[in-house]
Amino acid sequence: MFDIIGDIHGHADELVELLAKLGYSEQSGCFRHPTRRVIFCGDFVDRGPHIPDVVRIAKSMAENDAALAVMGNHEFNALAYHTPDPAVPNQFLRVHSKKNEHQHSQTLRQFTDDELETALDWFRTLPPALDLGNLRVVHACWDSAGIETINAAVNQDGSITAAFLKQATTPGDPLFEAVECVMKGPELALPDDVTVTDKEGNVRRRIRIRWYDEPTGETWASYGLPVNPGLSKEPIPIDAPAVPYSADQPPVFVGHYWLPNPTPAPLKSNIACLDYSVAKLGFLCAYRFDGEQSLSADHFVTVPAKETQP
Ligand SMILES: [Mn+2]
Repeated sequence: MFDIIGDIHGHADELVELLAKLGYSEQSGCFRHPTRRVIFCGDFVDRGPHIPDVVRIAKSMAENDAALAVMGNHEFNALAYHTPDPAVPNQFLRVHSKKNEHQHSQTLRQFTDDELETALDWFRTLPPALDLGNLRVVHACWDSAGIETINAAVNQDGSITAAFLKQATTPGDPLFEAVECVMKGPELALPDDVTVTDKEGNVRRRIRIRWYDEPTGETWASYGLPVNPGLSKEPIPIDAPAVPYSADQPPVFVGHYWLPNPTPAPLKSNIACLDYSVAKLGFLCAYRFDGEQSLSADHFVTVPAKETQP
């Protein structure tokens, strides 16, 4: 059975503490459990104080059959940030703007060039999603069509190439839309003069949404993930994005959403988010999965963030 772990973002001390709490111990440089394995939801890099340690721990577990992992948007962004744009000299597939450089700054600062190369080589091998029959894991949204589009575009060995990255960073390309939806989650554009400010202080004109619920009957205040109680109680447009996920489908685990709640709980009977904002003094969160179709709040295991910010 599996212990699924949410976004870590360089918080290696909390990761080691969480693994110990779950009964994993280090043996010849790799954390193992006698009977269980970890699944990482992605977002290993950026923000936190010990990014190389997080990548080393997760990668060694993945390479020694002690863990599985999916790609997060921060790994995807890192690959695009470090891949030259074949069409534009001296440009990269993710533009080196102030905002993008700031988001990636701790990763750039903490890795040596060689370590970064090794990390990127591992990120290239991470699948967009895992479907293990009785459970599914994806960084943001279980969009089966998008996952198929991505899987059809990767190399035969499952890894992604510079050509994949070029397409996946070209707005309008089906691969771009697929990556946006699967790794970043569908977003709903706010009415013209309305904005929200995210946890990084960025002003946004779009909100992340509860993609798994039908938009009918939802309001601007209710449909966000996390919810935005300050927004209007007017109904959202009927053509708002949604990827409905029915209660009879296997449980799906995601990260990505910076949930603020002090007490983690499933979002639905078969949907759980494991990102509780460790990078913003929240906590690192795991779910101990024993094969149940109906998820339980008792199965969440957490470690509070330490105050060490880089
Ligand atoms: Mn994240």
